[in-house]
Amino acid sequence: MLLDSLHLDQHNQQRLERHQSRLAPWTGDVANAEIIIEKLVAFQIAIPSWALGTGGTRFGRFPGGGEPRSLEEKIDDVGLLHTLNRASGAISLHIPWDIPTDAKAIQQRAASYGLAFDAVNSNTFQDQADQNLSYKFGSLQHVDATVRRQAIDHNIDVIRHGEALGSKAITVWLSDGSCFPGQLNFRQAFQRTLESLQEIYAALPNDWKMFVEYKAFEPNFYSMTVGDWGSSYLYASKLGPKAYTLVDLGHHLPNANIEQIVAILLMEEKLGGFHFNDSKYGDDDLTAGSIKPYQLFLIFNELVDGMDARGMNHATDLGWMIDASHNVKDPLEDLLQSVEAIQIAYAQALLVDRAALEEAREENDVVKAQELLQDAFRTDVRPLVAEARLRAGGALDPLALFRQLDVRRKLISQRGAKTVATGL
Ligand SMILES: [Mn+2]
Repeated sequence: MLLDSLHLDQHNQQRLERHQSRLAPWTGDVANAEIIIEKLVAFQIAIPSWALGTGGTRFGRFPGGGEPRSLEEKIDDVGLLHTLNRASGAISLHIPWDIPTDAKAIQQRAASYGLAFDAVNSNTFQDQADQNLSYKFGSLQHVDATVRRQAIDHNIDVIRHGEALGSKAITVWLSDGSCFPGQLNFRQAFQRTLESLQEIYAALPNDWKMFVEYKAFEPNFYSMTVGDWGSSYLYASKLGPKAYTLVDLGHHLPNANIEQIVAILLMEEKLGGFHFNDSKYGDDDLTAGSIKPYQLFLIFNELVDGMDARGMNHATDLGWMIDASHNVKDPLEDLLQSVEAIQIAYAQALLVDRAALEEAREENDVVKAQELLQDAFRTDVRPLVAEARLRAGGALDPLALFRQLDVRRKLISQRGAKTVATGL
């Protein structure tokens, strides 16, 4: 055990006095501080199994050592994160990178850390060594029905793996599209993709959801068959009530108003899940909140507002997941930073005075409306986030404890300096 309750207790004891003095103004003056803390305790963000190793670009990859070599070790890593922050209580598996050979044993291992299995993810964006037919020209959209069949069967197979682990959703992200004008008949590509998705949808268990994730460009650079929220919404609507749109922050064209997209999808009951990351140029897969924290806050502002309007449970009614890559950071440290950035944006959104905001809107008081949002955004809510972690049994400062215990060095000595986790 790299981290036990003794480490946590010592760490928290050392920091308790300072924490309490920072928290005091909140518990004294802010009416809904207690409610915010409770909501933060309940809010869990799933960690994808592919984010535990160093990511790479098409130019190269620089592994950092001590990366998980198996699904078991990936679960151990998410377990470690969850022990530290008590907010990473789920893992999202990617098939075929992480096929569980013994579902029961995997489930038990995850349960020992208090982890649930979030959405399972299929992969038809690359060819596997043992695969008969190639996805070079698409999968569910492919002109050849036998390729589509292979891709459909793979997705159904992913659902079965997820069922064995207790997952309740499948995320379908397709790289299908075209790289050059003229390559693809857009309407036929849409229809073939829809028909393929309908077969997968028909294989969903009753209590499952299907998330249709869109992406504006890459790896196809002229057209993407599920390229924006409009096309995803169209597929999800045609598929039926178990199908939803999934929003990945990095999958938009520059300057897209993601918070508005979120508001409309929520209103139409078609927002299913979220992939958090941040970017400056495109699908950069950077740490959540590291480039555009105000955008992250504005998105959470719409999420909270839209979910409350429909009486939804913030913690359980949407799928929350990080989808990022770590090219130059320790993946575990990066994930701790991402989770905290998400919690901060969520807590700030919970601070917004919604009645006053509505009043300002009714009076066309633009300045007041802006002030109300920025007042929440500029509030330091870190004491609330730390208090939520403390109450849930985590560390007051997870990143500091991770470094203090020299976790990465220990992982390297256990697993080796030249390990490379499966993934991107
Ligand atoms: Mn994604």
